[in-house]
Amino acid sequence: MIEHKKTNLSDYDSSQMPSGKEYRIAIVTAEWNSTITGAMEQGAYDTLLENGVKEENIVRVNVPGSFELTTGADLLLANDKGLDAVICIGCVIQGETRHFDFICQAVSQGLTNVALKHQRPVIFSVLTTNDMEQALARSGGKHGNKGTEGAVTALKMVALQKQLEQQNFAKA
Ligand code: DLZ
Repeated sequence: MIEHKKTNLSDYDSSQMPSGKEYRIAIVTAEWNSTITGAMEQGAYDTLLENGVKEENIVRVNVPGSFELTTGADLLLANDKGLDAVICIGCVIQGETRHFDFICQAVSQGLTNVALKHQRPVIFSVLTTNDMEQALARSGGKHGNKGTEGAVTALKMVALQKQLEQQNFAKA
């Protein structure tokens, strides 16, 4: 039975998780607001290890800002054909100008395009907050850690991808 109540994947049920022991997953992290993105990256990394992904199968790279997450994910998938998914971690905080809107729009659309181009899950773990307080609450504070949630999402999406590939293969 599918549980629809949950909105916070940080409190995931480990017994319901797929094993990541055969998966290869990348984490690309933006350096802007690095206190926040570093905590999210750690959450994602720990969650992948906890769910069986081997250390040598976790690829970690940094990009300067969230805007570059799209290119980072694209380069990873183009150059590492064994990758099953990419988790993209960033934190965009509202400022006085419209920069926020342009970055958020570009990254969300850009990551969608990369996922469809490579037919691999590309996970949007990008905080788009009004202030630092909201970002802290979502990177290990009272609203969980969105990096952890990105890793949970990646594992579930890779499992789905492999299940569908298997079914397709079985029919052929
Ligand atoms: C320029 C900029 C600004 C103003 N704010 C953020 C932010 O809050 N979070 C973030 O990840 N990056 C920010 N950047 C940097 C852009 O993402 C990008 O690195 C630059 O515009 C260069 O392409």
